Amino acid sequence: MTAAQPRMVGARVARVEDPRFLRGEARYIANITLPGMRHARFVRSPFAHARIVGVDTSGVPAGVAVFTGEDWGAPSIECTSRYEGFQRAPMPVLATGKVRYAGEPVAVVVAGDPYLAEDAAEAVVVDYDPLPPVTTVDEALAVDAPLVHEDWTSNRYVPRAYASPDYDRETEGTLTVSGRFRNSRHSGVPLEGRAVLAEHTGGRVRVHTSTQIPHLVRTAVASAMDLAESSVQIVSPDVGGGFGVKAQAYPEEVACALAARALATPVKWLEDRREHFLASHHSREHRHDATLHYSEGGRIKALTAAVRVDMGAYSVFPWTSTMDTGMAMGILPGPYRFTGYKVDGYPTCTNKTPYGAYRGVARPAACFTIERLVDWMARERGLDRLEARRMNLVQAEDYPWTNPGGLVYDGGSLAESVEVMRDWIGYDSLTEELARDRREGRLRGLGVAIFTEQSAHTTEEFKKRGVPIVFGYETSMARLDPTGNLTIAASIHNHGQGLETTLGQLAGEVLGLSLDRINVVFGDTDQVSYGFGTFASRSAVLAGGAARLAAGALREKLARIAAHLLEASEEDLVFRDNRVEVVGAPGSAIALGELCRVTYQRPDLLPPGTEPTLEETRVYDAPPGTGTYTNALHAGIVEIDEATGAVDLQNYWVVEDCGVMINPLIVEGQIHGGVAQGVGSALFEEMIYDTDGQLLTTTFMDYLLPTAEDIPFIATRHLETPSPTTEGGIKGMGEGGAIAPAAVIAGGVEDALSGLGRVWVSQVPLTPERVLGHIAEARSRQ
Ligand code: MCN
Ligand code: SMO
Repeated sequence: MTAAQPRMVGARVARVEDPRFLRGEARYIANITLPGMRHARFVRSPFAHARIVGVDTSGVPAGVAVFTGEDWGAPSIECTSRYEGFQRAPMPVLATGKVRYAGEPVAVVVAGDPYLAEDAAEAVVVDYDPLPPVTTVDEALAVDAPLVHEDWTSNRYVPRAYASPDYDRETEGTLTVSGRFRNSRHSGVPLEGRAVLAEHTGGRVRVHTSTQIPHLVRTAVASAMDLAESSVQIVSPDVGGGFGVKAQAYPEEVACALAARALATPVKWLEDRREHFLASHHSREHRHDATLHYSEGGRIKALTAAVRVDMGAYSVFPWTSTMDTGMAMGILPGPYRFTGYKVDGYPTCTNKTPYGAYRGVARPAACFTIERLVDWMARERGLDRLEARRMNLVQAEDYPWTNPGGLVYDGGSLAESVEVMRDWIGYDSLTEELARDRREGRLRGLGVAIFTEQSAHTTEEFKKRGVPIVFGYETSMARLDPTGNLTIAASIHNHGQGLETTLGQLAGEVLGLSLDRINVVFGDTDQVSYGFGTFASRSAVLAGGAARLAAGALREKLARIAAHLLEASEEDLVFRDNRVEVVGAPGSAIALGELCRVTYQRPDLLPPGTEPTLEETRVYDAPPGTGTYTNALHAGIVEIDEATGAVDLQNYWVVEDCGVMINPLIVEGQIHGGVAQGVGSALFEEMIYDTDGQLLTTTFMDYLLPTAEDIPFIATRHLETPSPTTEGGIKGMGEGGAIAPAAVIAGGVEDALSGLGRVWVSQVPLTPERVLGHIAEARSRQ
């Protein structure tokens, strides 16, 4: 790009997609009605573990269709792993023979309206022979545990272990702090639950589904139905939040497609909230037993950890059941500069809902563990908590830094962010003020947490993870029409991230085209050959990289044509304000629209040998490495009500560096949303199972989400260290907000209670009951 090219990257542009949402013009699956459409309802297992003795459908009224897995030859969605010793756990579309979690679909009824379908589902009588369930990692990993999959050797999906070569040397003679750290089971709970509308038309299956990963769902549906991928189209229209819950292929997607084909009518299914809690994939339930080894001066030397994750009953597509364990094992060392590391991983199979992605994937739990340990080390050594971090961080001159978990940090501003935070919040006077408050009997405290956010994970990284499909690249198509308007079609999906705006900014800058002339389309597998979707904070880097390259290819072609028409040299052209101008010749310019019209409609005027079309597709694969790493430091103030144990979060600050920002307004919105979800993890959200494997939290009365009242003003500061590896220096950041809050708030609670006595906070959410427990613990140590 020439120096004169105006910048659109970095502009705080309001989101172009918002007007349609604000005016109620969005198009969700619930809004789509097809002629002859019928409605599905799933019959779900009431038991966590049981043999299916028989299914009696004789009570189903006439005119209502009913299917069991056996009717379809027991199709499944399978996600195996290349890891040695991985035990297979294909996820049945409808369970046959046995059920393995409460809420598992066993049959589907299809009726003329959703209410009839609901009644008819109740008329299906399934005879179960209950089996003993395993509902915790301890139960599941016990030697004599009942097996969730009877042909397995244990309930551990696959053994994982790693030790750095210098582990023994680095741990020698060190001081230690240890703990057992727990994050509760919860999930993204988007506003819109899952939704599917399948039809069979013109010999093809078309499945509308509320998903983040259209092409991957196509692969799963085609495989389960034994179809060519060209016989399946996935359409994911407006999606009311995904947060990772919609980044797996689900049995209901395949079941609706099979029913639509069998009945030759469109079949719609809208998940209700109770089903969502029961059967949409859960996440977050980690238990880490960890020890930090350090020197007398407070230098971190090594980390020892055992990571146990309750992955539920089946291996999810496309991640496998090893994802969270593997992510935690890689990122547990956090942003710190040490080399000794030994870790064991236990991805564990239980009679619970399968476990998939949720914003942050393993990193909130990993951040919680390492940051709690660093706080405890600081307390033991009498060090200030920020200083204990600063002196142990990976420094600017260390990059690229390979952490002892094998992740390669490409660059960042960790130490700088500590200085910025210190000045910004007036750290020294603030900590004095809080200490004064505590002396006066108020339970106020500050928490801090710092982390690196792996984003835009590469081909190399996913290859290492043993997943069957290696997700490193993304595809974007750029097409100019004869009026000079640009369409970007991408294989990612936008469901709240602002990607219609930011991909437009990236491509528009290359072509000097304003956003009102750019349309970003996504969520239709017929538009783009292949790609993976939106997850792992990858869309800006990968789809953005591809969009920019595709726009660049169009620009090159347009420059050739414009140079020919304007009788100018290509190097003298600048693309700006929807025109192509000749530098230094004010009168000499052509509107982009005119240039496009000529290209398509006046091939006789084009330079010889030019194809009269303006469409380019590019694939962008991030360069080798393990991804690009955003860093952030969060801080917050809490005040505890001693009588009730309620935690009031009063301030929250974020210093964040995601490389070059495409749109700071959107980046801040992403941080705000992520922090709000992290506050949910820290204070409220918890799926509770009883010992029979029954989920007790199936409504918003039992499963608490934070409301606007619970979220303080979130202040943000940006540092901008370009990634040395990615196109445009961009790093991903869509998950980061959610990573630190549990660690921050736990640290804040510990600090607030320090006036009463010493406590060790190692479990979230910090419900009033748990906080009261900590208060009692503090008093007992007074
Ligand atoms: N961005 C930017 N500059 C950067 C990096 C990002 O302007 N240096 C912008 C991007 O252009 C994009 C947004 O910030 O508009 C997030 O970009 P990115 O970090 O690439 O993340 P993805 O677009 O891949 O989004 C995925 C991420 C994940 S994994 C979850 S989970 C999550 C999240 O996004 N789910 C969300 N944010 C969400 N926000 C909403 N509203 N809804 C969800 O379901
Ligand atoms: S949990 Mo986000 O979809 O990677």
